[in-house]
Amino acid sequence: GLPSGRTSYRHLYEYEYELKELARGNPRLVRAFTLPEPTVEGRDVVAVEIAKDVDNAADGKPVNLLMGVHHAREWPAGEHAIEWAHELVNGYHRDRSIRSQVVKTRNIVVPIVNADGFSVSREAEPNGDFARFDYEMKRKNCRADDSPPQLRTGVCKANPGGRDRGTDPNRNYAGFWGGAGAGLTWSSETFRGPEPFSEPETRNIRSLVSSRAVTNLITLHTYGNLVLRPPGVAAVRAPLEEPVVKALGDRMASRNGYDSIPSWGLYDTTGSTEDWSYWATGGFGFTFEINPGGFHPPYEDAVVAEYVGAAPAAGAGKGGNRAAFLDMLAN
Ligand code: 0X9
Ligand code: ZN
Repeated sequence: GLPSGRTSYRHLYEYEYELKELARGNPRLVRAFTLPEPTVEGRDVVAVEIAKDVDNAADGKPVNLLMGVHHAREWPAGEHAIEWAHELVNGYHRDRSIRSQVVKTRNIVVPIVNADGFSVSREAEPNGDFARFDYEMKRKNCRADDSPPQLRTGVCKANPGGRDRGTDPNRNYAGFWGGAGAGLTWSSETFRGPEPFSEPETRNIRSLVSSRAVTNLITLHTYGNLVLRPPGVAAVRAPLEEPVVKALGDRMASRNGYDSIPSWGLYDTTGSTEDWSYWATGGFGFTFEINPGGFHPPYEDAVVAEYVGAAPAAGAGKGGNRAAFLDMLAN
């Protein structure tokens, strides 16, 4: 089973509560904190940092960052991130090898970057007043200020006909912003936003990554069983491909059984998380696409098997993401 023993998808309030409880129960090891900006609907974005003597942030150790749910409907991304936090805390107390890795590193986990979007998707009632695809399959954040009147409904949902209110947080970072693979209009599912870092979600991550000298980040998405590395756009691939980034991606992929490819090999994107962070800060950055298929398949497959790596389900990773995340600590 999972480090937390969980058997079903968490709600947003459960993420917050659990992160704070983890800190309360382990005050020298875990610090819970809220990222600087609330979301457009006023929600907090909660994170934890896990390190020996966690409050001594200037100890110069490598800083790893694991993030989930830039995209609202990609629930397993949040689950794998929070399970990793539990894994490190449990391991610190009970497992010599995990403990020795935790002692050497600092580890930040932000399970739900897009708290507004996730809340809409997770709280959707499939058989209630709201059609499934209007809410449950939402992707973007809840920005509406500059959108055309027909999208300024006051309700943050994925509108019928595929129109989803908001900006795509994974097109809003400054790296190659506004180029190929990003939508220019509010109705696009990959809308880049009015300008780079126009959104609280991306500004929160910018401020975290810039202030903390993050050595390596992984941003979790669903789906495809892929370890993606920058660059995200074919037009710039040749001069910017780095053997060391490929080597790190390949090594993590050898642990979870995913395919390791450059992200432009999936399709062009600009303004994505690691296409900003890698060139802006020099820290390594990867996208994991969890699960062979589906944005939030049944928990047992998408979270338990895919994290632990125990189930021989078709497409499930060899070692599970647990093993790949552990590999990041060994860098
Ligand atoms: O399109 C995306 O943002 C990601 N796929 S998803 O189905 N989760 O929406 C892939 C992004 C890959 N590109 C980069 N990471 N640059
Ligand atoms: Zn995604």
